[in-house]
Amino acid sequence: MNAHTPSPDLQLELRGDQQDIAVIRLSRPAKRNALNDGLILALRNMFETLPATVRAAVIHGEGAHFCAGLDLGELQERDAGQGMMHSRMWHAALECVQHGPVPVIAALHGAVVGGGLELASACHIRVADASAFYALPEGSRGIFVGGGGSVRIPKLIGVARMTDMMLTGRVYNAQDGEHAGFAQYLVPEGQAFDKALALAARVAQNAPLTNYALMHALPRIAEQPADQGFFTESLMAAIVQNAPEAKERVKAFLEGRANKVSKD
Ligand code: 1HE
Repeated sequence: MNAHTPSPDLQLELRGDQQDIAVIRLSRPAKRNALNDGLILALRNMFETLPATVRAAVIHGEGAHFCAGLDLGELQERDAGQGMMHSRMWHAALECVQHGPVPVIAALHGAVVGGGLELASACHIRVADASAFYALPEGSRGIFVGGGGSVRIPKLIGVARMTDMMLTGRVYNAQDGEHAGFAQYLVPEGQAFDKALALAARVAQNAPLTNYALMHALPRIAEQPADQGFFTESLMAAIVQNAPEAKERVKAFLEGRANKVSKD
């Protein structure tokens, strides 16, 4: 198996007049969309080969749950080196999600657990419906996160909450999860996908270079010491505002042809 192996458990559909929204579906509902090696490699391949028309992506899960995490059926005995390589395979795939070509919006419902939460945390926006719940069962399965969770999840909810989840098996429901920081949007049950799609359509209208800066520069700047961050920001600001599209958008506003900011 290699990074170019397609998986029947991962579907891609292009939407929008310009085919600018990629809808990516985890399609293994009988196993609650548990992520086996084939799915992880297919995910990586999909983000590496998205059509050039795509400007934003939505990822969601078929059936009653977003994702049950690592496919525990594949968790064989590995020696330390093999275990590390397996974790690195997940890192490579989720790196393609986080630092790929377009912003990714996760539509969450049901179980968002273990590696499923690691996948969700690699996305840029998380929309949860009222059925969503979040857990890190690794703690009780005698294992540890291996899909980048210890780096990305504390950025959403803090180290203390993640430590508690893994030590005690705590499960957050959708509402508490939103307050904790797992999701930026909480919608009624059954509406996460439509909301994610609407957000994706909005994101796809942005200048691509602005979206690129948000995905690639912002997280790095946020990790830099302030002095370096300010400097990097100035470089990114100069590059983005110099694009012809930025000049046209600002001109459109000044000539009354663009939307005002509105709270409605
Ligand atoms: C699975 C998996 C899985 C379900 N690997 N097969 N993740 C977990 O520890 C979560 C384990 N799963 C669950 O707690 C529950 O399945 C759910 C809460 C997600 C869903 O419950 P439910 O009642 O809807 O489904 P079910 O009856 O438990 O499962 C249906 C089938 O899916 C069943 O198989 P069947 O052949 O008996 O029908 C389950 O065995 C199977 N299934 N989840 C394999 N995870 C990079 S490191 C990341 C480390 C981790 O992610 S550890 C956390 C793993």
